[in-house]
Amino acid sequence: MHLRDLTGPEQLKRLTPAELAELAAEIRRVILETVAANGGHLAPNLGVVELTLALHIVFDSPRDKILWDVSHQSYVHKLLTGRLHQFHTLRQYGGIAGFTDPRESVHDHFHWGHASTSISAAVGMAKARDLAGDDYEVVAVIGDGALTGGMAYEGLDHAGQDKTKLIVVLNDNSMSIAPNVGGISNYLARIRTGPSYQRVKHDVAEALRQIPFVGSQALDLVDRLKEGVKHLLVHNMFFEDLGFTYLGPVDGHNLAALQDVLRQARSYPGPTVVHVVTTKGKGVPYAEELPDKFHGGGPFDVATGRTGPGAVTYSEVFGRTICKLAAEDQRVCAITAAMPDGTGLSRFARQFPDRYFDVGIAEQHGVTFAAGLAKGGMRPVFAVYSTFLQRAYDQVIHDVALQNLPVTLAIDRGGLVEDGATHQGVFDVAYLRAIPNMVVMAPKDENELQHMLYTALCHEGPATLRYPRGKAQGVPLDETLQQLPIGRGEVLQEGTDVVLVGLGTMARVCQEAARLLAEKSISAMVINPRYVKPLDADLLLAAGRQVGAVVTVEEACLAGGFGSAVLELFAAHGVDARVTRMGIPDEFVDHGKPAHFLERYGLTPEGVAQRAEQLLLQVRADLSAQPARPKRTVRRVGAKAAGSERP
Ligand SMILES: Cc1ncc(C[n+]2csc(CCOP(=O)(O)OP(=O)(O)O)c2C)c(N)n1
Repeated sequence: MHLRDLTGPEQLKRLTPAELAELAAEIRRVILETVAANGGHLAPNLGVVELTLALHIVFDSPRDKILWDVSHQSYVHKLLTGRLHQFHTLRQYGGIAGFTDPRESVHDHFHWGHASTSISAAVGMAKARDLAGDDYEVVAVIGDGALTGGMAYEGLDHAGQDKTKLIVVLNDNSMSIAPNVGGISNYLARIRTGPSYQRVKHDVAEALRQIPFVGSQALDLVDRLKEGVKHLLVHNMFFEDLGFTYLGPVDGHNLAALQDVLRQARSYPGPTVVHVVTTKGKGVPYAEELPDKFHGGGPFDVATGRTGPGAVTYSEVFGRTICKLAAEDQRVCAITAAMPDGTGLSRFARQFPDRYFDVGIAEQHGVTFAAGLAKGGMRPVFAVYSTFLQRAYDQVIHDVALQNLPVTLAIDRGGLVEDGATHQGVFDVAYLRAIPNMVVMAPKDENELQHMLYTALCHEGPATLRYPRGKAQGVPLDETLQQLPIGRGEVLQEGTDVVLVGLGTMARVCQEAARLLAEKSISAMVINPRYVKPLDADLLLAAGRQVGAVVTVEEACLAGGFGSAVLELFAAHGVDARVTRMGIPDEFVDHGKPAHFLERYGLTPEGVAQRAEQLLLQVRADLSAQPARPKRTVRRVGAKAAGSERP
């Protein structure tokens, strides 16, 4: 049987072991070739080929619900559920998503990409099933990396006590993106290498059966003895103590063993954990050897796994700068939530192992841990992707900002990314600027990034800097770091017809737009605001008053964003300028090249220039209609009334 002949997962149940082995090899080939061409998650998917086949053989998807935690490892599932023919469009705009997405298939139940959520969702679905009197199975597949996230334990805690029937499949490959960390990871390693739990349980029961006892008290004693010996032999039965039946560990590449254990789990009435041991990157030597490099990323050469030479990225400049600062200041610490490479902290980890902390996929803990470090006199920098910081919003407010602690949040992947709605870093500007005490910065290029990091570390309170994914601008880097006065922007270019205010990398886009406008004899002033909070009120108010037409540009959501801050400032000070805000509208942004979406939202030099021209047309229309414009007066009165609202 070839993959192309598979019309649905139900056919798998009729295949022989030899046919299934052939299919597994073909799946690995298709995934390797597609990911090499399009980028994506290679090693996680190669590791779950047999597990996914076994799940679809034992369970009846979509009636039974299989929930993939993070869902970056759902490619095999996609191939088995009718998406082979579109699979070559993986991660491209309009193509197959890199994560599960209910819009794509009835076999996908959630559109998600953040870790550690599957158990909670599974408990909810299982409960809904019970309330509706239904009897389908609910299976959460979660990696050992995702199991470092606190929410996984909240789900386990609830399910263990509630006794609702559900199956948690723990896909244990001892890797998060990088080698997994933490006590639970060590605990799983002990189970993996220790005597099989099932064997011990069976052997103990057999041994005790040989001892002649009479009466119920004696049977009771046998049970207690069994528990005691089991605990002695199998270190600390964490899952069973929580109320789960634990099955495993089982070889995650042995299809027959996997089917057996999953059938066993299916037959149990309560919550079950099935511990499956897999090899990340299985079947492709370079991916097995470097599972972290091949966890996820851009295209590569199929034969060798080699990638092309990479340009300098913002993350790398951040990584080098924090090393420089840590060498000069013993208080500087760095924290990552399981992303040492992605955030550029690998060099720091090697150079300053004592001051480097990988806390696992635990953003909430990471933020409050940073608060603790700061309280103890350190200068922690938590490097985290914008989208994952969303997890720790309360910790940022409650544990850092309210305490006014000198914690720096280095927010990577601020802006659009290829991975889609789950990963877009577009909410940070809006959610951070609402927080008292918080300084919010966005560098226009990598040189400014290094000065901003230095500024944040010199600041006696919480500070954030957000910068985009990928290639930096290629500007020279100053040798000496300087503090950028807090709340002060810079004028990149003077002009008299329109003001273009570009946040972060949009400053460059505005400079280009100004050049295009100059070709049409329109004189544009360009401002790099540097700070979202505090805003450079003097500069922006003066520009708004003098020029009267302002375009704000940000690679972030419009609702509550930087442009909104400018509008609030103008309203509070009665500045009667025409303002056009450009940014991400009120919608989730799908997967595809960021350039595609930047174009769509007009966040390009041409787009900004066009909007500026439209704005000028409106201003001219306003001016010609001025005598009959009572609205302007009303607005000014309104603004005065709001004068107490301090920006
Ligand atoms: C909240 C959150 N933080 C960080 C990430 C980035 N991330 C994606 S997959 C992954 C590792 C997951 O490891 P594991 O669950 O063991 O799956 P594996 O890839 O090893 O199969 C990380 C850290 C994420 N998706 N969500």
